[in-house]
Amino acid sequence: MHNRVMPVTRTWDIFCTVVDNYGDIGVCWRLARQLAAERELQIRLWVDDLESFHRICPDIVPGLDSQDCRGVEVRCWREPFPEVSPADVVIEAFACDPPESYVAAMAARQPKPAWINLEFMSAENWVQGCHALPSPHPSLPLVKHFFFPGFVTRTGGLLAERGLEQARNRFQHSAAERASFWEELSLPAPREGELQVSLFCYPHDAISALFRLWADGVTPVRCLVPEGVALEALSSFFAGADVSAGSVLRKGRLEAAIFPFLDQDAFDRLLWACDLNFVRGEDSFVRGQWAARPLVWQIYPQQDGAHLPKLEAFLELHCQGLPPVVAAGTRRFWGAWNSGDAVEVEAAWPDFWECRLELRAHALNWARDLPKTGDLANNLAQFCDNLLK
Ligand code: TRH
Repeated sequence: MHNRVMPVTRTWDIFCTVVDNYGDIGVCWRLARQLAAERELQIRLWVDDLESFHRICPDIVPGLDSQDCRGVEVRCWREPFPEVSPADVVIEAFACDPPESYVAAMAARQPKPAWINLEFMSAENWVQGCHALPSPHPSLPLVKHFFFPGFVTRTGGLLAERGLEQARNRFQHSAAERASFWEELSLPAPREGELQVSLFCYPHDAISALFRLWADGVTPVRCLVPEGVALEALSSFFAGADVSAGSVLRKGRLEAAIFPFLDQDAFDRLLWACDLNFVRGEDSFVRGQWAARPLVWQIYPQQDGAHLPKLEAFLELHCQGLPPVVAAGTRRFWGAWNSGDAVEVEAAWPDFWECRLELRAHALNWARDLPKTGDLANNLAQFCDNLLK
């Protein structure tokens, strides 16, 4: 008789604090459900703001201490923190510091958990030098490792679940799938020759300039705006009109359709369905790249301008190999959009959009080349397995 050794299911705790907006939970939720679906891990996700979570995943019930969703145990993270056994792998997202009592329990555990600080994504060169570095705890027998998402080898890669490319290709080649998506949004299918643009951005002064350009332009534009985004610009441009979900506002050649927040999967389909996507922060930016459509990134602004080298580093990488005129048009428009300078946005738009065919081809090539880095969730799982050996 042989003794069959059953593989041990590893347990993971992922800690997420929602600092603002949706990026923190957006990244953690994607990571958690991919790990649960693809790696057969037991994932427990601790989140301190279930209301924000509910907006990007309507199945989440904000009042519950504990609930299961998509194979993930979702726990409300509040004080006093319950006494729980630490998992084999502990992920703190964006240096959010797990509770003290939990860290003390990690130090007492044998074997010690693999402890990871999942960092912000960046295309800057220093990331390759810092990715996977250990950081010993100042007083406890614990070591934390930094894990950096990134675009090149020697980084952790980007989040991308199995089958993403196939699902996107299917959608982009299937009129029936797209038609049912527009129905889901309660919107008519795009009209012949009408440009579809999604707009997910932080408030700034240049949004109205873009609306004006599109309203006065020759091409009809339908701008798809999630409820609550670009509020001031919408109400001032459309003179105090109702800007809640379900409203469709028109001026000149521009139609702005405001829709309720979508769950993450439907948000992906929106990006796949549009000709141009304005994205922001971190997660929508990554999904915008996987959508293989031209995009404009508004980076999360930091007071000391620390975000600007990060924007530049990405542009440097992204524009490599582009014809100089396309690279220049992209750099100028992205720069203008991030500066919020209305005059510059207006001036930069025509050259940028003139290159739309090249940009579309480039977006497809870019999305094809990205997987060379491997996907973040599987890279992270492999890294933790090695730490635990
Ligand atoms: O919301 P963001 O601006 O998030 C952030 C935060 O500001 C965070 O503090 C900062 O650390 C980070 O950016 C860099 O943008 P982001 O990252 O794109 O996250 C938005 C999430 O919301 C993403 O997961 C997609 C999701 N989403 C939906 O699921 N449905 C929707 O309708 C929309 C508009 C977004």
